[in-house]
Amino acid sequence: MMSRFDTYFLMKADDTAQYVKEKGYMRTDAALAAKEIGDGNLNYVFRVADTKTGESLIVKQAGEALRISADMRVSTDRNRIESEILALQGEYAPGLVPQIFGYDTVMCACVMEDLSDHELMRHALMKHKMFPRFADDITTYMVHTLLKTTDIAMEHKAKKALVKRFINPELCEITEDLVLTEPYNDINKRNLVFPPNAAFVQKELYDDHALHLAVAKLKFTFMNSAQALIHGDLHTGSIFVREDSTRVFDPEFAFYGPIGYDTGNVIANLIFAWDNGVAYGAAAFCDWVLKTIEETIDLFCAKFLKAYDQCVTEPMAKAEGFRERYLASILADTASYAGTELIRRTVGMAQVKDVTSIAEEAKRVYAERVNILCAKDYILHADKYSKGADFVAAVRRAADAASVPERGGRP
Ligand code: SR1
Ligand code: MG
Repeated sequence: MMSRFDTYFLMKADDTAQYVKEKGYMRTDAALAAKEIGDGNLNYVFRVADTKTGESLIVKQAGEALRISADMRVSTDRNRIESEILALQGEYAPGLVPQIFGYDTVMCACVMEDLSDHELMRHALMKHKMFPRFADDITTYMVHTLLKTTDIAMEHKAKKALVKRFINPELCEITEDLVLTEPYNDINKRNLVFPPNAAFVQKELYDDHALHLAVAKLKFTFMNSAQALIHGDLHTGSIFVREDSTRVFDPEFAFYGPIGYDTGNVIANLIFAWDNGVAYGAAAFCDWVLKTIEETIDLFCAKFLKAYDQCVTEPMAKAEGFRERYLASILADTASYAGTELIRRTVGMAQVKDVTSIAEEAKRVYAERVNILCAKDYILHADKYSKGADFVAAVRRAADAASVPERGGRP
């Protein structure tokens, strides 16, 4: 039987209600209400609920043009990558990702578990809510999804088959441009520099050649280090939280890349939450964020070393001392990519509301300078970061340095 869903088109909310019935996800006599709830940069996300039973699910569809810019077009295959990865990650890290019910290659849409009883972590953090189990959950997720997809643990041909299956050139190109190039030269004239910080950005980012050299190396590591199947965009807008639950979603940027790209993104996005807490005087929240940064690094290391011993299959990776060296290089990458995320969200095209919503000009100026100074410390001294306290100390150093009048001036 012919169906209007046999040919791709961009769905509106009402279309998704019909879609879930026709595809058998909901009963045909269900009284459905559908609403677009997405606020990401790329896709359309709809919540479809049965008003009688309360049953609900999410339909996520990839548009041919990106939401953030009609000029940017990226293959709708990203939705397949996301669905397949979530299914895989559900096996590696059960209970820490949403359940996928199905993926449709024609409509480029996936249907998944509704997590409306959770809150988007970025939104919750902007209300200065605290999540005591976050560090534990996110480190379990990262250790299991990352370490278990490396050559440490996987048979090497099986691993290479995953590298091939999850090759993701178009989404990687976005990262290569927006994260690892443009923030240092505005080569595509898309940066969004807060005008009161223009001179600071010129000096600290555009004119710093030592920084350019370090980031050039990081760009090549990002493009050439097929270390693990990474999420690729692990910021707090890709995480749902509830007091007793953490779920990581939206892995459409996933590919085989450096582990430190994921771990670094988590650290940087916690710092954005801290920026917001400082601007609005939320002292207890800021202390919790710094404690969470420290715990995230330290728990990651402890769980990583333990899991390494349990899942190592590669004989040479059992050589004495290799495990520690491998982890040390992940920590250096973590510091480096936390740095590139801090910088790109501060001056690049895709920014974060934690910082852009800071209403008072002087406070936003200060927050941005803290981000940039902390980022440079992370990138230029990446080898010095071996434990959680080191990452927190850099935030404190940057906060002090940004208080010096010629570097910023405390609000
Ligand atoms: C053009 S997409 C901009 C950003 O949104 C995504 O969430 C990624 O972070 C990307 O860099
Ligand atoms: Mg996203």
